[in-house]
Amino acid sequence: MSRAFRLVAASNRVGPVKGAAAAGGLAVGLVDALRERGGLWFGWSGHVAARGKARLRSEKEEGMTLSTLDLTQHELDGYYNGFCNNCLWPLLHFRIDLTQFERRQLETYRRVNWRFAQALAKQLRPDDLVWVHDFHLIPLGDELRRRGVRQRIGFFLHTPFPPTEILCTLPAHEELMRTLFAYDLIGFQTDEDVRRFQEHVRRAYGGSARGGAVSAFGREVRVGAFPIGIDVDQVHRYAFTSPGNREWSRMRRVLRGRDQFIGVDRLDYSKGLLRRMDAFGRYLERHPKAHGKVILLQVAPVSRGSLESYRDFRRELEGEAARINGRFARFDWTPVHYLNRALPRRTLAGLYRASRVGIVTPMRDGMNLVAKEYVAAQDPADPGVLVLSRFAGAAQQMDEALLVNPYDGEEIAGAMHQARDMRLAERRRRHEALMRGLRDYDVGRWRRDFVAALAEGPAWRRTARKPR
Ligand code: ADQ
Repeated sequence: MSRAFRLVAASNRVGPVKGAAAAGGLAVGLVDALRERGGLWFGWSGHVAARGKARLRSEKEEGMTLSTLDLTQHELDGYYNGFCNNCLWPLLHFRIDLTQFERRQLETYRRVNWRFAQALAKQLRPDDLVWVHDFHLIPLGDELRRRGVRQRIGFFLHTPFPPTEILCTLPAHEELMRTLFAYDLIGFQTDEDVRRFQEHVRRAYGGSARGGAVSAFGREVRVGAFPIGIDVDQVHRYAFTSPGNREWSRMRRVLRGRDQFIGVDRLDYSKGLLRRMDAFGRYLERHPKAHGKVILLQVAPVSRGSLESYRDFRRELEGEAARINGRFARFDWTPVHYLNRALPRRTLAGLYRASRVGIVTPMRDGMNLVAKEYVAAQDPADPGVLVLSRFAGAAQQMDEALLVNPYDGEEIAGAMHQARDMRLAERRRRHEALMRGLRDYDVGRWRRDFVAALAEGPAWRRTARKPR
């Protein structure tokens, strides 16, 4: 990179720093980048404070600064539980039926972003590069600009970007999308997301898109696809060294020669858990010979448990698992094993390795890191097979998985059968190709590409054209 800068990351939650590898996902990618550059990480502290008592904390950890702000209960309800999780999350995952828009919640969301910007702007230096993460903080860049911040600011959307017809159902879509034009660079997970964003701007706001630049509201912003990856060697190491290795051999003993299908997901309706369960039932129905020989291990920790839509969904899923077990179980075999909690990542890696088939069938997903982790944890000499939803961003990079339509229980059941039956030579060929892809686009490349694009493009300026 041409010039020295400090990297500043902003995300809804900050950290962990020490256990970043254990936490996975975003933390792995960011911590290394921030450590390298003595960066600053800013966001919500995770604490709720009484009105007037909300504190801004700042601490140093491993060469970086963590700066966090408390929220009040009212803010948490309107911003996080409300607008973020009850409105934007379902909308971005194409679920208009679950999207609940309340103008007051949008106002709280704007207000929290305003408070974040106020706290962050004071901490910025002239040589900073600011990287804002995800749908919780869409207006943060705009709020920073209003405070006179002229440094480069980039935004990365971890979820899918929906089609314009869906986005336009959000009463405040224009108000929200307009704020995206305060950024220098907007990163999406896939080319499809970029395309949908360009089309939305063209059709809904009369904007234009040329190559990697999109113009509307009197501003031009650069856009690009930056598919997030994983730390491939680390996941592999976790699976093959203790405690992951120990968990693998314990699991093998427990399985006693049975084949395990594994699903690992936050308990979220976007992850396709119900249909997957149903598909497993269909598989068992069609393949009586598999009875007693196959189990489905579903690991699904509770997520956003205070929201009603999530509680209902959990009840339904437990009902579906019980239905399959009730129908097929024998005294010496329970087909569905359901763990309702988070596991240490090392344990998870051991369980992936012990599983003949990885079942990743979200109805819609920005990327899906579980698909990548499952592949990285396999033994290259005797690898398992990945069954992957076409509607996960990961499917655009992972052709060699068995790609399925997650709405089609029959197709998933067929892929389960094909995966379990697959010969070693084919499993190895597919696994090798998948691993090449994972290494090409690992988490290091994701952040390097994004940060380089942000640092190297033209700096922020207002275009001459009058805003519409
Ligand atoms: P998520 O929706 O959380 O992330 P995903 O990409 O699958 O989805 O990442 C989940 C992470 O949590 C993985 O690293 C996984 O190992 C871990 N995890 C899941 N279940 C677990 C369990 N039971 N115990 C321990 N760890 C568990 C959002 C977007 C995705 C996008 C990521 C990253 O929704 O589409 O891929 O951000 O950008």
